[in-house]
Amino acid sequence: MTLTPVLSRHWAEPQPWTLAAYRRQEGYRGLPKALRMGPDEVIALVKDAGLRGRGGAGFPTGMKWGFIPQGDDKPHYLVVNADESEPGTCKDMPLMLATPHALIEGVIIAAYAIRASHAFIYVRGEVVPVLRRLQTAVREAYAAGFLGRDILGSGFDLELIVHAGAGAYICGEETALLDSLEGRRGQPRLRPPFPAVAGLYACPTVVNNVESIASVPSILAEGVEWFRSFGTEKSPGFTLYSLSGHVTRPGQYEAPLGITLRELLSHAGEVRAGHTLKFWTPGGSSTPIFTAEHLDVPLDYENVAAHGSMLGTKALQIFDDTTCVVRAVLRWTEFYAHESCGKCTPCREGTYWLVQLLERLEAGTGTEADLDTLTDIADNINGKSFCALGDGAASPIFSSLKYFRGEYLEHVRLGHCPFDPARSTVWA
Ligand code: L3W
Ligand code: SF4
Repeated sequence: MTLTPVLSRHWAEPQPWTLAAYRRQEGYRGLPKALRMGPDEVIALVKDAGLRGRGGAGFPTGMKWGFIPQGDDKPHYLVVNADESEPGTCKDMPLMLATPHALIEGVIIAAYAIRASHAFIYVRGEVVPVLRRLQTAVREAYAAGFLGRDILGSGFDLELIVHAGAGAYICGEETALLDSLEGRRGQPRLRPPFPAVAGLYACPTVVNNVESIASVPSILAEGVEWFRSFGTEKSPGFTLYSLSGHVTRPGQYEAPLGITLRELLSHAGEVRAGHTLKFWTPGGSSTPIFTAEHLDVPLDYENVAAHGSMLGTKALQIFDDTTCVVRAVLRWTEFYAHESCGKCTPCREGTYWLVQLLERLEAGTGTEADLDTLTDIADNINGKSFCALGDGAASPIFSSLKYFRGEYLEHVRLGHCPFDPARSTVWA
């Protein structure tokens, strides 16, 4: 399968982030079309296209928009989740840096469809270049009449606010994001009610990922048939896969849903020379790991799930034969323990204990019984935590034990890490 750059097709051009460049690239073509349609027609079109959320869950975008109540007297809000921070995920930041107007055009169309007059982009505050790029692009869009009062003479008004988060992974969870946006400490809320019913300031709110919203203008401009000509029946369209780790040319590769890792690696220069693929994540560290036996699994929502994982954010972290799987899982688990918001006990306490056990197992001072304790703790986090962060923390534990139990036991038997560069034959 070949690459199909749509979102990324102008990234390499000179200064593609300016309004002038975006218009030269035929940007802001979908918006006038949307404004000539009724809001419900726009929702129906996005439903027909079958666009699914690109932030991790793959929830149908048009269906989410359709949940916003009609004819109520509360304001509606659109919130873009630009808090990208799932380990390995690096697609929304490059997209906003290169073509911020694709996101802004998508925001205007989505806000029009759900009848919102205020929209927010919640972006990680540490990524200052992205923040500045967005702020500049929003100013340009206001000056050109794409934002503000009576957009393109349609009678539709929209204010767009770029909000900088303070750098917490949990603020990528949609309800924690909304609390943070309201000025509170970012911790998840109980769902239901889902944001579509009671979101920002308890009003109907759509929360969508950057890539999902940036995909909308092209659907309006090119049509449903065109969008469905990419991908599969149930996972239509193109998407950004982030390849990182032991790959010759890491980066963002845009391809139809359903491409395989084997095909993506052929575009990315394969696993680094002289080494073989050992394990990888299909959708970031929160998704169960895969091994070389999964190289030909089509990377769409259904096929990845059928093989016991999740497409997640399509962050393909590649690890070759020099990697200690116990060490990789330890590093991810340290991340989850650090980022746990502390609201619920299984995750707050469990991630701490997982780190303690993994540290000693990796150092070679653990016991075989520790593997059962590891599984027991992960069992007590998985499905028993308040939000998906807990399940995400448990997932690398289960999947690494499923595929690499022998490597954990090898640490116990040797009394040190078999991949320790000072002692290992792997590095010779
Ligand atoms: C109305 C219903 N709305 C579901 C909406 C819901 C949300 C969307 C998906 O987690 C996953 C997670 C991470 N009425 C609804 C409804 N909705 N039922 O649909 O909801 P859900 O619960 O399936 O997923 P989620 O809580 O949004 C997302 C995984 O993505 N992930 C991503 C992590 C990325 C970051 C980051 O970079 N910032 O955190 C990676 O795998 O583990 O499983 O909008 O409201 N009946
Ligand atoms: Fe917070 Fe973790 Fe509980 Fe989520 S699972 S609410 S991050 S403590």
